[in-house]
Amino acid sequence: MTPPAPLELLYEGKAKQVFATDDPHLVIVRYKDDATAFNAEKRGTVVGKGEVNNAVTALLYRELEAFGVPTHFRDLLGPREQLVAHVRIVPVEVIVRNRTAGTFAKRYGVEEGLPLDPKVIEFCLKSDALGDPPMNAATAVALGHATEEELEELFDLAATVNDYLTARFAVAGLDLIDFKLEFGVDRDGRIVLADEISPDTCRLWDHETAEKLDKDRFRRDLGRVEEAYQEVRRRLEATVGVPLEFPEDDHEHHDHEHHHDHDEEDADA
Ligand code: AIR
Ligand code: ASP
Repeated sequence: MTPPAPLELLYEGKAKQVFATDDPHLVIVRYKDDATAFNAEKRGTVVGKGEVNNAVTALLYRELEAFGVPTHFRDLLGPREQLVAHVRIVPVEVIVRNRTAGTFAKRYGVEEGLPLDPKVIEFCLKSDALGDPPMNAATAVALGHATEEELEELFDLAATVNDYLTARFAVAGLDLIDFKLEFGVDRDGRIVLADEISPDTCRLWDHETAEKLDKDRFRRDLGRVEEAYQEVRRRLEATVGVPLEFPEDDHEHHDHEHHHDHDEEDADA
């Protein structure tokens, strides 16, 4: 038996590697333990983070697909690896904020944890070199980063994902404060959710104590970083299948139907 040839590394980011497969429409994402914050000014390692983020992302992506959100996710392959469609990543990051925190609280000079009504959805340019600057829709269109229609779809999908995740984290005893999403365009030109959803990309506070159980523990040197990531995974896995409660006025989002009964492509998370 010949050992399998090493996979070709297509791309390496701060927290993940992307490898080619035999199928040009599929790639493998491998989650690392490396952690960076503040535009990579702060670097470190969070032991076990790659495994937690891979598992949490796979769990949530499967559930989001079932909820009607099209995603790049195909299969969980190993403790750190998942198979995803090969997509072109839209260079527009979408941030959803349910409560004030992070750069939003700093930018507007408000304390953290204030409820936002309406919920705030922001676009940022995906650019490490520029530190992901906030960008309004006109700027994104004028600079050619996305079309008007694409932005509308990102906005609607982000709202739907927020409805689901807010309810899903609630049954795990976690308040979803804010999070970041990325999207890709598949080979049929469809917009699908891509990248990860994990304690690296969501702010999650314990519902009872408001303890931070996310990357802010690393960013702000709060200690017990590994434990926080493991706790989020444990709570999500312990609540699989628990019925979710959605607020009445959110119903419009649940009618979204995103068909994708074709086969597809991959992403460069
Ligand atoms: N985020 C933004 N860029 C990278 C990430 N992970 C996430 C943060 C936070 C939300 O987007 O993890 O959940 C808002 O981040 P900030 O720094 O703008 O307050
Ligand atoms: N600026 C983001 C953060 O603080 C992303 C990063 O730099 O890794 O998490």
